[in-house]
Amino acid sequence: MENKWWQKRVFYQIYPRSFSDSNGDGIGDINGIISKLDYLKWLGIGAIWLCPVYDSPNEDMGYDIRNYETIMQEFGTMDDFKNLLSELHKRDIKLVMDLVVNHTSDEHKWFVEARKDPSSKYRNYYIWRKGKDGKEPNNWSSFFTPSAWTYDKESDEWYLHLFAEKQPDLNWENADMRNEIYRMINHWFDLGVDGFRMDVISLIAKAPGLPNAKGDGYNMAPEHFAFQPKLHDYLREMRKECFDGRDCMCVGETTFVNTENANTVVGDGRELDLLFQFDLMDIDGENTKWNLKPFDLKEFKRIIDKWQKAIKWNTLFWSNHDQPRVVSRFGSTETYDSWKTSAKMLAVAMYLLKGTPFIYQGEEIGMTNYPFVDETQLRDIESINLLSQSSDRRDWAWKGILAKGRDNARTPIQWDDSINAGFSLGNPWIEVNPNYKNINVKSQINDDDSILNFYRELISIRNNNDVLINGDYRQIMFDDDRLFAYERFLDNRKITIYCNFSKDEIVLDVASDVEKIIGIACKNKNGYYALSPYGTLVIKN
Ligand code: ISL
Ligand code: CA
Repeated sequence: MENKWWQKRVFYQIYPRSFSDSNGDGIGDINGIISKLDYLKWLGIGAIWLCPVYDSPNEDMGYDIRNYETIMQEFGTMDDFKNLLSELHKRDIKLVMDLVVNHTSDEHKWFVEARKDPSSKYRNYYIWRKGKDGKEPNNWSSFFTPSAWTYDKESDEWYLHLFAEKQPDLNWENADMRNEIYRMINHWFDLGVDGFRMDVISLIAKAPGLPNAKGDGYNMAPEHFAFQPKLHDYLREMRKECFDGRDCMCVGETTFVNTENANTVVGDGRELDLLFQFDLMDIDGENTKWNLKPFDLKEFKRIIDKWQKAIKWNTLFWSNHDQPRVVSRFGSTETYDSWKTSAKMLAVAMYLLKGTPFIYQGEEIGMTNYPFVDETQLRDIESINLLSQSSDRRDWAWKGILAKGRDNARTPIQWDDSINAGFSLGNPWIEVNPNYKNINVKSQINDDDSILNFYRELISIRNNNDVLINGDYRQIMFDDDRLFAYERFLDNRKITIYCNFSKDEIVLDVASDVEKIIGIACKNKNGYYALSPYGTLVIKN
């Protein structure tokens, strides 16, 4: 089977602000990334997803772009960027950029013109409507604010924003706007980038007439802005104008995707190559992410099974810059042992599935959630807005933020045990996790038994094994509520993976003389393999 490059490589997601600061201003930057490329190569990484590095006022940490074609000053210059690209390619590492085209910043020159002059051609690059009876044009709520509309006094019209007020949605019905976006994408391709991760791409088309959502008050209206028929026209056009004929990859952040509509975007290869789905990320929330509910392994197993069967090629991830730290969330940080063992087990559970792994920075050393104690430590607009909108239930909101707040995954990478964990000599823009003296790259790199060295081994096993790349998937022991187990098979070769998600010891029905590829917290008990709490076993059979 002929694989595409993005099927054979392990991705690593970089959140530049928190990766490495080269000049002591407390903010991670491009030169900081360059200084760590040998580390990523050593780890076995084959491609990077780089979160936005474009000029931005940082209302939403770069997801509010002011200029698509310049680099954020705090991160460096265009020359630094070109240097990064060439240093990556020198090491045979691909670069996938973030593409945020559902919205811009309200400081983008298009929106500045649009707001200033309703007769300007840029007015129609955005979505403006007259109000209804002095109120919003419809009842949609946004991800970050109660209403998705903001009133503009000068023109007596409202503009739509599915995210923050400072993130006005682009009007994809406007062909001039679309062409400007395509030109911009091609410009980055011409510089040599290898692909894009497309932010909330499933939301770019809105239902004609912008109908009300069901229910009273403000409501999320995915039925009117996610996976609309026009989405496919836009994606096909974009593919034709920008992606066709290039050896590149586009992965969509397809918010509100499900197993029924997934193949409408990745099915025939004419829209997206890959997609991110969030069923797993919703597993510990009831209706909203902030209503915490316990992790249910059986539900996890159903979700994995459903997606492995639904589409040809999955993305495999546990976390990203919008999610808490995986070991805090789905593993155990109770003791040193359970932290270390469960972090390794989770890696095996996810990254030996069929698909392309995306490791989020810091995950490879088992970084944990941050023990926030007060709101001045928060930086994320989502958490800050939640608190200010929840004055009647502050404790509930705070509990939610501790468990799920996006800042948990945005604290600086812990490189060593020196000041600020070696991230910066200045004052970091967000606090460093106080556990950095115990959890850092330097202490793990020379420790054979560390999470870091395990990730390196796992990546290398995966990179070099055809069964793990192309083999079919089949889940086994489906009804077991402590074990997650699956097989990968190709021709007459088979690999079986067992992961103990529980605190119990589990004796497996596998003789201990079977050849093992990986065994963590796994011993021989009366001639059978036995998994200690959070243990994992991978065998060739
Ligand atoms: O973070 C989320 C839940 O807490 C998600 O709902 C998130 O808002 C959604 O997945 C879209 O995320 C992307 O677009 C946002 C940006 O804030 C996120 O960082 C980005 O990943 C708006 O551009
Ligand atoms: Ca810096």
